[in-house]
Parts: sequence; structure tokens; C-alpha cells
Amino acid sequence: MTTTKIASCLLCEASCGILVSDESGQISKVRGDSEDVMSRGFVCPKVIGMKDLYEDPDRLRKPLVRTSSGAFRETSYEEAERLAAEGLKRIRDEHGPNALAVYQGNPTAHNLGLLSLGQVVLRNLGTQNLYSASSADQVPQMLAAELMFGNPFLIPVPDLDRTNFLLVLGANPVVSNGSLMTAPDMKRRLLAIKERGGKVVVVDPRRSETAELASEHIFLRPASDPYLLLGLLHVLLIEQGLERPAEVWRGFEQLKELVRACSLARASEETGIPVETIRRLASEFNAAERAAAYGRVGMCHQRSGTLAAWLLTALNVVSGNLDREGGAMFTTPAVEVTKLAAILGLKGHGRFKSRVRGLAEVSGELPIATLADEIETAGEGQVRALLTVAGNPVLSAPNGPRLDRALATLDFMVCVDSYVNETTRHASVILPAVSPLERSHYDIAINAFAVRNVAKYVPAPIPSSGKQDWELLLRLGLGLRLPKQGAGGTVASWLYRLGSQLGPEGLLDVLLRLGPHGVRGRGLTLAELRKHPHGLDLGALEPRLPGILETKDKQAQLAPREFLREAYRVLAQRRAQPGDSLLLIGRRHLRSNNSWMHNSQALVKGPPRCTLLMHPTDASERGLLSGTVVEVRSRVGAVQVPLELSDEVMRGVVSLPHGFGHSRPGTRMKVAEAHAGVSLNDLTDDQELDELSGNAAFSGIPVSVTQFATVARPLGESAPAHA
Ligand SMILES: Nc1nc2c(c(=O)[nH]1)N[C@H]1C(S)=C(S)[C@@H](COP(=O)(O)OP(=O)(O)OC[C@H]3O[C@@H](n4cnc5c(=O)[nH]c(N)nc54)[C@H](O)[C@@H]3O)O[C@H]1N2
Ligand SMILES: Nc1nc2c(c(=O)[nH]1)N[C@H]1C(S)=C(S)[C@@H](COP(=O)(O)OP(=O)(O)OC[C@H]3O[C@@H](n4cnc5c(=O)[nH]c(N)nc54)[C@H](O)[C@@H]3O)O[C@H]1N2
Ligand code: SF4
Ligand SMILES: [Mo]
Repeated sequence: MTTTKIASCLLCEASCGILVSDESGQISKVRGDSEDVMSRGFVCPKVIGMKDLYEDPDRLRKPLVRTSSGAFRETSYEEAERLAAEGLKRIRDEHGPNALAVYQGNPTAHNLGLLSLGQVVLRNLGTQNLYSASSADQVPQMLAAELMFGNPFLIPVPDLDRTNFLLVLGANPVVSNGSLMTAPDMKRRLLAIKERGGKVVVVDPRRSETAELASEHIFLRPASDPYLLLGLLHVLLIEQGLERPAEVWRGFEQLKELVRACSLARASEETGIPVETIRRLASEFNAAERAAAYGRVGMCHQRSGTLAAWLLTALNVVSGNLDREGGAMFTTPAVEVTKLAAILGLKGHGRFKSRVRGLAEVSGELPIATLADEIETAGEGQVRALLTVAGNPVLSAPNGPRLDRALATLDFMVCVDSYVNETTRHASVILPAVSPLERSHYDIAINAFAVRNVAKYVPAPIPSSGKQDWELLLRLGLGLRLPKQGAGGTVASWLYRLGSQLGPEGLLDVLLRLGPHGVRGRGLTLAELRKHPHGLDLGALEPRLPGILETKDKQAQLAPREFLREAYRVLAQRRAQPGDSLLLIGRRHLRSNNSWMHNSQALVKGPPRCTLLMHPTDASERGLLSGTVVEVRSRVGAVQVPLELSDEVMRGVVSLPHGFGHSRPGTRMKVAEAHAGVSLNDLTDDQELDELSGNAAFSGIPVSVTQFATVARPLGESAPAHA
């Protein structure tokens, strides 16, 4: 008998609606749901991962504990949970709360239980050592939102379906399927801009898949985005003398003064973009009836990532495109993440600093780039135990090998994850996470960044035999005698008690009722939402200023003082001459997702993807041939990888995908190990940070590239049997 269940694909931010068919207990098919309120039947090739993850024989079904011989042994949930809680509690009792660190990975963002109860537990641990993938990702955008609008989650989203000009800086939505811009079927939506007479302009050191379909692609030197933005603002404010925007904006004169200090010649010199191109781009952007500038990880992964995120929003403001139809807008999500953030202590920055490097927290978290320092450096508050949830920092953090070595020295480590991977292989206890098909779902985070206001709840399409992440964390919390008064204060501990009574669904119901579409709006509840299994459309984005501002004076800040100070400091420096170095950037692939979807045969097949892309002229200058193995060396390490020549990267730039490097001993992912590749983060530098937010500055790492071997066989790939 076949039954078909409505669900959501939880593999990326697009959150496409899917239909899961089950034939006598076996998943027979996963396909797009044509009635889904947002995706209307669209799915990408990665969707097969939902089935493959469920069926993957390497996925952990039982908890693992490490025995005295060093090997893992399967055990019951009861024993694993007890050992995990005891181990963490012992460290906390002996060395204080800061001796226990937490790292949360990216899939947390797609997990109802982890985003509701999970956060409540983790924010109640009372440790300052909270880390997450955010500081390898979007924390510059959060800090810019915090200082401009008063809440880290007030990040404007391009009104993609109504804009006539989309300027894309450091994002590749055709491959990533959109990020902080949730909109399934990105290709169609981008092409639609061109079809309605508009323009898509992509600024990227690589002619990406998005650049290929754009109206125009402009190469820029890695990590020079703030200069391009200063240049664009210089054209608008100084050359064209644009007027002060609406009353709600403070700091217009200060912004103007700043951009005056950056001449177009300087902007051009830093970015490698001709002055005339900067001038034309500024004019076209400003002249467009509705325009939105959008930036993502390529914009954030740089030493001035926060400056770039701020100036990008400033460009939207001064051109009159912020908070208006077709521009960059704020959402009205059914669960108000801004309020949740406030309750959990996520509002604020610089309230405490990291022990070793003195790096400031943002939203209650410290930069992942400094976790290894905190583990390695002895003294009061040294990190001795780590809890990881849905993350693989050995592959995702800058200078992964150093963190890898540091993890091996921990007294105790608990991981909540589905695999024994490069990180969890160090665990004392692994608590298995069920596959995405075994979880109910509501997108607390993603809906807050969607190009339409939508809400959708789905029960788990496949009944689970394992425990949910949130249950595991709640049990750990109980073992640690929580709630104590955590970073979020008494409200967070109250929420802990409430949440543990209600569970994620109960908490979700409360949050929906308290949200803008709840008692204050159309009376949305979870019961009501359940009646719309394909999701509920809550309307297009609407202007929301000044009502949503959370700054002290209820005004929006166009030129926050901290940002100005940093911008002048940066302007006073000159670009270091790279000498013979090439600048390394990353890339993503449609059939891959960070480090953890390389264990699906269907998704890894095809030519090897972990190659170094280099411009043919740079290669011939170094006497390097396509298909041979080169050694790439940075300050922190070296890898050997096959070379692929292409003029899609600009001269002086090389690109390696992130998320590979599956050849470390002790992992249990057979398919991934056979397609190991090398880790980009064996080369990236834990000392290279965005000054303001502490975000990892992955983009533009200086490297040298030399011949390693003339054999074409990619290292890290299995040798052919006859070789
Ligand atoms: N050089 C470079 N480095 C980068 C990036 C880059 O572009 N360049 N990108 C950065 C970005 S944007 C990000 S977000 C990070 C990602 O970095 P991480 O979040 O640290 O790593 P992922 O590879 O996403 O690994 C996710 C882990 O979660 C597990 N998992 C999946 N679903 C669940 C679940 O529901 N519950 C639990 N408990 N576990 C689950 C998987 O098995 C996997 O081990 O990497 C960053 N690192
Ligand atoms: N298929 C797939 N989808 C994914 C993921 C995945 O791994 N695979 N990861 C998910 C995650 S965690 C995230 S955060 C999102 C990220 O979503 P995006 O930000 O759209 O992801 P990327 O493909 O990394 O795009 C970054 C772009 O920035 C460019 N770039 C690099 N350096 C610079 C620079 O200095 N300046 C400028 N202007 N551009 C630069 C790169 O060449 C690249 O094209 O994608 C999500 N979706
Ligand atoms: S774009 Fe692909 S991976 Fe992302 S949610 Fe949709 S089907 Fe899943
Ligand atoms: Mo990310």
C-alpha cells in the first residue's frame, strides 16, 4: 500500500515542499509538492538526499560511547544520556561553567526542536563559550542589523519577485538556492527580473552560475567589497548630491563625510573595477524604479565583512529602496524571531570578550575562529569539555587542522549528530540525530527571511524510532540540573520550564499566538496551521518602518559610530601588495551541502568536484597544467589537489570548494571517504577575522601554488582497481 505525506525538504534554506511516498514501510519516492505555498512543485537535485539520508547505512541509529580501548561501542539511549550528562556536569562542577563550550552547526537553522527548546537549553547553560556556524557565515549581517535597527534579526530581504534591479554581491543563489532570501526556484525568479525588463548584476571574483544568467557580471578583487560600496555611495552622495532620506534616518551627514573620504580612484584601485563601471552601476541602480542590493557569504567572509554588510544596506537606504516594494524589505513572520532573540539574550554585542584573544561576543556568541585558543590555553576558564550539535567545525572552521588537534585534547566531548565524521570522531559520547524525514517541521528562522510571508507546519512524514534532538538536549539539561539563570536571564529560565512542559509544538503554538498574525492579527494558532498542510500565504512583504525599530531612540542609524570608526581606520591603510601570491576563495556546488552530504552516492557521482580552479594565464605563468596535482600552500597549511583551468575565475584568484577533506582516520562515512577531496579550511586562517564581528575571513587568503605531481588521479580519491 502506498501512502503519501506532505513534508518539507530541510536540506537548504529554500525549504521546498515535498511529497514523500511510502510503500510498505519503504520510501518509494520524494517529489516536489505542486501545492506548496512557496515552492509550487519546485525541487532541486539535492532533494534525493532526504531519502538517501534516511536510508544511509552509515547514519547512526544507536548512541555510541567511547570505551577505554578508544573504540566506540553502541549503547542504549539511557546509558549514553547518563554518561553524557555526568561527564559534562563533572567538568562544570570542577572547573566552572565556562569550561564547557557549545558549538551549533548550520542544520540547527532547519530544525524546529533545536531552534525552540534547543536554544532555550543551550542559552541556559551559563557558559560564555557559545559558538556556532554563524561566525563562519552571517554574523556581520546580524551586527549591522543590530546597530542600524536595534535587533540582529532585522536583516532586510530583497523583494525578489517585485524588483527591477538586483545587485548581487558575494552570493550565488542559483547554486545555494538563496540564503537570507528564501525563495525556491531561484533561477526562474532571477530570469523573471530580466523578462520584466529589469536587470540582475553580479559582482563576484568568479563568473558563478548566477553570473552566467545575470544581465551583467563584474569581477572584483576578493575582499574589496566595502570599497565598491563606498565608491557607489560616493557617486550617489557626492557626485550626484542625493538628498537626505526620510526623517527616521540618523547619520546621513556622517555617512556623506565618510564616502567623501573614499575617492572613486581609490575604490577602483582596491576593487580592480574601472571608475566608469562604478559610476555607471551607481547610476543604473539609483535610476531603477525598484532596486535591491543583496549580499551574502562572499560579502561576509572578509576582514571588513561588517562594513560591507552595513554599506550594502546604506546603499539600499540612500537610493530610496529600503522598506519599499521591490526594494529590500523586512518580513512579518508568524513567529517573531526578533522577540525570541530578545528573550534569549541574543540582542547585544560586546557584553563580554573571549578569554584568550579578547574577541567581543555578538548575540551572545564568540567567534568560532577562537575556539581552538580557548581549548589550548591553560588557565582559569579554559575549555575542557565541548558539546557539538549539528556541526562539523573540523571542516567548517578556519584552520580546521588546529581545531582538530585541539579537540583531541579535550577531557570530554558530546556530539549530537547523525554520523561519525571529522568532528564527532573525537566524541566521548555521540547521541544520534534522526534524519530530517523523521522530524516535524516549522521554519522558525527561515520564514523570517523569506521573500513572502508564509507559514507551514508539517508533522514528521516518517515515524521515528529514535529520539529527537530537542529531547536529547532537554535530558542533558536535566542531568546538568538546569535551569539556572543563564545568559538570557530569568526569562530564559522561565521559558525553559514552560518549554519542557509544552515541547516544541506547544511552544510553537504559543509563539504563533503571540506573533503578528496571532491574537493581534488573523488569530493564527498551530491548530489553524495544521488545516493548511501545504502552508499558508500571509501576504507579500510590507513596509514596516519605523514601527519595528528597536534602537534606543527608535530611529534607524545610517552611520553607527562603531562602523564609522572602523571605516576610517580601514581607509587609512593601503592594500598589501600580494606579490606572487594568489588569492583563494571558496565555492559551493548544487549537489553538495557544506560538509555533510557527501555520503549519498546519487549526489557525489560525476567528475571530481574538489579541484582548484585557476585562470589559464596564471597557470601558464607558473608552468602548471590542467589535470595535474598541485600543492596549495597558505600561512597555516598545505593541500594537494587536482588543478582545473578556467577563465571563470579572475586572474590572481583561485577557488576550492569547502566541505571536503573526508580522509581523516576514524570517520564512518564510506561514500564520502571514497570521494574525500581536501579541506579548504586546511588553508584558511584562524587569525584572519572581520574586525568588528569576529567572522571568519575566508575570502582572499594568500596562497602559493606549485606543481606537486603530474599524475591526473586526484588525491584523496580511491585508486582504480587495476592501477
Ligand atoms: N572556507 C569556508 N568555510 C566555510 C564556509 C565557506 O563558504 N568557506 N561556509 C561556512 C558556512 S556558511 C557554514 S553555515 C558552515 C557550516 O558548518 P557546520 O554547520 O559546522 O557544518 P555542516 O557541514 O553544515 O555539518 C552539519 C552537521 O550536522 C549534522 N546534522 C544534519 N542535520 C542534523 C540535525 O537535524 N540534527 C543534528 N543533531 N545534526 C544534524 C550533519 O551530520 C553534519 O555533521 O561552514 C562554514 N565554513
Ligand atoms: N548547493 C548548496 N547550497 C547551499 C549550501 C551548499 O553548501 N551547497 N550551503 C548553504 C549555506 S550554509 C549558506 S550560508 C548559503 C550561502 O549562500 P551563498 O552566499 O549564495 O553561497 P556561495 O555559493 O558560497 O556564494 C558566495 C559567492 O561569493 C563569491 N565571493 C567569494 N569571495 C568574494 C568576495 O570577496 N566578494 C564578492 N563580492 N564575492 C565573493 C563566490 O565566488 C561565490 O560565488 O548556501 C546554502 N545553500
Ligand atoms: S532547493 Fe533543493 S535542497 Fe533546497 S530545499 Fe529545495 S529541494 Fe531541498
Ligand atoms: Mo551557512
